[in-house]
Amino acid sequence: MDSKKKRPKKWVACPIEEEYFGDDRKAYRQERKLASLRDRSKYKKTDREKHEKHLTEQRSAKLSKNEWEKGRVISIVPQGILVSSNGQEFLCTLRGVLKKERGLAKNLVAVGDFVLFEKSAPEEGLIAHVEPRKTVLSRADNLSRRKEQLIAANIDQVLITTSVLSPPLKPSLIDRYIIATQKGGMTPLIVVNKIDLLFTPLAADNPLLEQEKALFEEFIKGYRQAGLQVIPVSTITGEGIALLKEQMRDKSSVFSGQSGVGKSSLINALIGTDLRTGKIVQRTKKGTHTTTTTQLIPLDFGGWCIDTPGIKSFGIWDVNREEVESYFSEIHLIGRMCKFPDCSHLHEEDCAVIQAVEEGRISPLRFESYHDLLHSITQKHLRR
Ligand SMILES: Nc1nc2c(ncn2[C@@H]2O[C@H](COP(=O)(O)OP(=O)(O)OP(=O)(O)O)[C@@H](O)[C@H]2O)c(=O)[nH]1
Ligand SMILES: [Mg+2]
Ligand SMILES: [Zn+2]
Repeated sequence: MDSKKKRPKKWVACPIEEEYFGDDRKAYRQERKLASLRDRSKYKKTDREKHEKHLTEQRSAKLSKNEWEKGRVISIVPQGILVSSNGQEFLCTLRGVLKKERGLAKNLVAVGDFVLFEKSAPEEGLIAHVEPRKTVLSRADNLSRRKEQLIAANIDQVLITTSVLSPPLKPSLIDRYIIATQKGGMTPLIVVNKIDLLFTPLAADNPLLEQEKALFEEFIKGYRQAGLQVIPVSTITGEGIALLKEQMRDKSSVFSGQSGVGKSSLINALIGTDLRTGKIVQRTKKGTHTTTTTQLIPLDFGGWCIDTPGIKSFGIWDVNREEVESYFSEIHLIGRMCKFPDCSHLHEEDCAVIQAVEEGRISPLRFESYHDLLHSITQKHLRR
């Protein structure tokens, strides 16, 4: 320790070398530094841009020679990635270089992606490029919360599909979907299926019927009041199907929601397909995970839709505490009038949000779900 203290400052860098090699060494080091700087220039923005431009030129040259095909990912199956191009389907794999770009995404390609691929056999291909996505629906991966799981890409709207009674309405899950939808740049549209169950004489002796009816009514009122579009439907009675069709015409939509809510049944009702549908386990009122692969389906009345497998939980990808409020627009707006600027709208005095809930200007369902979400995000941070 002592010897260190006594050492003259000018030797701190590299005393022995300077002493032995003097000016020659200095010149050599300067030369080396310059060389390394020159080398580093490849990381400069301008050079990177040049490199990217070169790649784009290469790509368009290949394209003009028809070496690469343009297509859209319609499904991801165990054997590979199904790409549709000019009415033909190709079973593709990813080129090695693409795999290096993985980063935090669990899957590199999603249904709905536009890709460039090389034909490697009459019905096979090698994906070389994924076009930048206009929108993306993703969630936090179940196993590793640090990874993003892509559900679908280049979609205009998410049809957040739910049902009444079987399985019952779950507002807080719906709000998670709404946030993921808006974060991904798409419009949310809430589809409440199976409303026939609320009015059928068969359900009359269901002890939960009155409770679910009240929840359904509060849900419709509260979510519409928050500026969200809600369409009640039934594939049994056909109610709401025509309206849903109008909303889907000439757009790309993805049906997303729990297993058993009737996503595949709705697509069948809309376009007369024969997608496999499943049973509901009566004891748990849950679906049986019938659809196992996500697929893009053309709509005969114009547009596309995507059927997805029902998922058990929907973790929101990359949303922090501060951001949550901004997704609950009515809470955010009224919250500006709270006494404290950092009001959590839980227990503070003169909270404009709590007052608005009491006066019926903010739905208690949205308010509850806002707090559930904040709580789960805080818990997640604590567990990390
Ligand atoms: N009562 C009633 N039952 C319906 C309605 N729509 C669908 N079902 C039933 O709900 C069950 C589940 O339907 P699916 O279409 O398989 O549900 P899903 O959302 O695709 O489920 P996963 O593929 O597992 O995610 C089936 O038994 C359907 O017959 C409806 O409007 N009313
Ligand atoms: Mg299904
Ligand atoms: Zn407040």
